[in-house]
Amino acid sequence: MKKIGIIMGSDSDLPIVEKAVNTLKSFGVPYEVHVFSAHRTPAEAKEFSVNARQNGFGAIIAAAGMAAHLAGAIAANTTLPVIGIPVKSGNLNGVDALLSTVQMPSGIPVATVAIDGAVNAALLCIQILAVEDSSLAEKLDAKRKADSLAVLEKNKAIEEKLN
Ligand code: RP5
Repeated sequence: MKKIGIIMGSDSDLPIVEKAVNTLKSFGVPYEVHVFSAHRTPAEAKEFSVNARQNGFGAIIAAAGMAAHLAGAIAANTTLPVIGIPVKSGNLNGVDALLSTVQMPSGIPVATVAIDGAVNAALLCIQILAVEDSSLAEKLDAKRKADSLAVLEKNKAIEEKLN
């Protein structure tokens, strides 16, 4: 199975990135985690991206806060799918990172999830791999079913308590 690359701009992004790691782990999807910054270590970020396909990656998650150009910088150097996570930090609480990540000019796409949306970033990567992997697709179906049952249980409890 292809690996998922998880790149964060700073180790301060780790509390968010861990949610993506845990989601990939729960599906048995292999991954690698690195701290590469688009502005502090641009050469390392570029080297990772340029070589990602030949190094066995199938998609890349890029998490960064503030003027978050990491996902775009990675996407500029690979044609693998890149999922951007805008991280909440600084005075603008992640809105700066959201706009920086989502507003990519035509030609270099970054699929952007919600501010701090690490679980969805991982699920999107799993869905990308599941296009060619039926056992992963079955696991995704099973998770949807389990999530749905959990909500039905909560509904039952609320209805019993309040009606
Ligand atoms: C971004 O700036 C990082 O992704 C992080 O979210 C934010 C703050 O970085 P630190 O100053 O905590 O290293 O580059």
